[in-house]
Amino acid sequence: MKVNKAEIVISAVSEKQYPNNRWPEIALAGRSNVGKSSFINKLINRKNLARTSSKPGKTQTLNFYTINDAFYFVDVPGYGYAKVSKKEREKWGKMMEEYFSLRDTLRLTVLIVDIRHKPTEDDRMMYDFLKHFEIPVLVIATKLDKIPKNKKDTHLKRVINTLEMDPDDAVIPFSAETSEGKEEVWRYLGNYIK
Ligand SMILES: Nc1nc2c(ncn2[C@@H]2O[C@H](COP(=O)(O)OP(=O)(O)OP(=O)(O)O)[C@@H](O)[C@H]2O)c(=O)[nH]1
Ligand SMILES: [Mg+2]
Repeated sequence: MKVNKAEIVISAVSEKQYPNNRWPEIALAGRSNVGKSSFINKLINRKNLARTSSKPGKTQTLNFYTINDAFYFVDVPGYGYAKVSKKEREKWGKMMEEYFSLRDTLRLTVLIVDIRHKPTEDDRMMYDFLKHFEIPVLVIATKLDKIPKNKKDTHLKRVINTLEMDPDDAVIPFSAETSEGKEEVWRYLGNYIK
């Protein structure tokens, strides 16, 4: 897809603030610092529209980006960052539950995991949470540039097995560094934003 226009429209903390023009929506989910914001930037060819950081916990709100005046990407705060207080974690949980349970324009969630590591217990919970709400999931195994080419298949298998993925769900290896996987991702997303 050729992206001509990409803008942030709102950083929301509650449902009242979500855009209400009913464009289809694709959300990102994943561990803090896994590369969610980098994934969005790479897909839309912008260096830093979605703010990234080497420090975890950069994205704290639901950030809605309009793409080509046709659909939204929603950058979601990450989970699994140890230095987060119990109170903040509860706030995060409420925000997620509200978003994923109510948002009827949400067509697909892209769950991002790190291809180098076995998915964490939090990753498994996130995957199960999305299945529970019957939200279509695409798994992205990112940071592909960080592993040797001959390890790719083994690492992908570990992702599929650890998440106990539904055989109907896809996993796409990806790198925001080298753009590998980008075309395949756009082809996949195309089915959900019509
Ligand atoms: N080598 C490599 N580094 C990556 C890749 N994707 C992201 N990174 C790096 O990982 C770090 C975190 O990336 P972000 O995109 O900010 O991660 P995030 O998931 O949005 O993090 P939070 O907003 O904190 O939840 C940054 O230093 C990125 O440059 C990738 O595909 N390859
Ligand atoms: Mg982020």
